[in-house]
Amino acid sequence: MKQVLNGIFEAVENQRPQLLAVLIDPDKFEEKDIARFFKQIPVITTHIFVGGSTVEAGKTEACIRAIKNHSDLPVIIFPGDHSQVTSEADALLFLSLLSGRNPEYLIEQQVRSIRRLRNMDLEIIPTGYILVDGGKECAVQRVSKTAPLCQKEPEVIVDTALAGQYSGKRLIYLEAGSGAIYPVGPEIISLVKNALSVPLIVGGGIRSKEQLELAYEAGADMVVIGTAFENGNFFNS
Ligand code: 1GP
Repeated sequence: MKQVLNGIFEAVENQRPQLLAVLIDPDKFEEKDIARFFKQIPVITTHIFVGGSTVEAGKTEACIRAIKNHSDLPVIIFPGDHSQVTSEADALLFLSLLSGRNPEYLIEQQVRSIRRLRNMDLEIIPTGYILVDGGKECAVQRVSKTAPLCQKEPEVIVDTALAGQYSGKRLIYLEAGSGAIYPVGPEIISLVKNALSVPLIVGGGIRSKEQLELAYEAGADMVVIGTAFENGNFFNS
């Protein structure tokens, strides 16, 4: 059943719960650690994202199968490229990197995913993906060979997000990059949120409850956290 996006829209319309996605990179994932991993993530977690900039073949499937044995949370693929598409998940963020001007990540990877996708019963969620500067070069930047948008130019970020919405994206994702030195600022989140009528996802560099709360207060509908849980130090920061 295609219900992941509906669930997100319902939560946003009812203004709760605020959504928290924990990101698991299959390349760093060890099945033996999964029980411990699920014990340390917050009870408010609503979704599991699975993906990485580059992932070895077969690892995404194995990772999702292991997650499904431990949790009933919806699993959403957050792919670095078309090879990470698998029917083991509940849904796929069908990403276009709107902040960049590299056709490979605007349309080429998407076209290459179709032969497998059209034979899968996987919920597909058109998502505008916007990389903003998080203070250091991140994997998305390196792999996509595109520059992030500057946080000092919020109007460009807002225009990019709206261009995504007007092109039919159902979600907009503001990304400061995994392990960012600083996350997307609250002013940017709030400007983008006020302009959009589709849900807003924010991720990259969020390591503490304070930063999480700040992102929610600014208007993020869903926050994505990866590194802080990988390192097991979210509650200590
Ligand atoms: C998801 O890439 C982020 O948008 C995850 O970032 O690893 O810094 O939490 P962190």
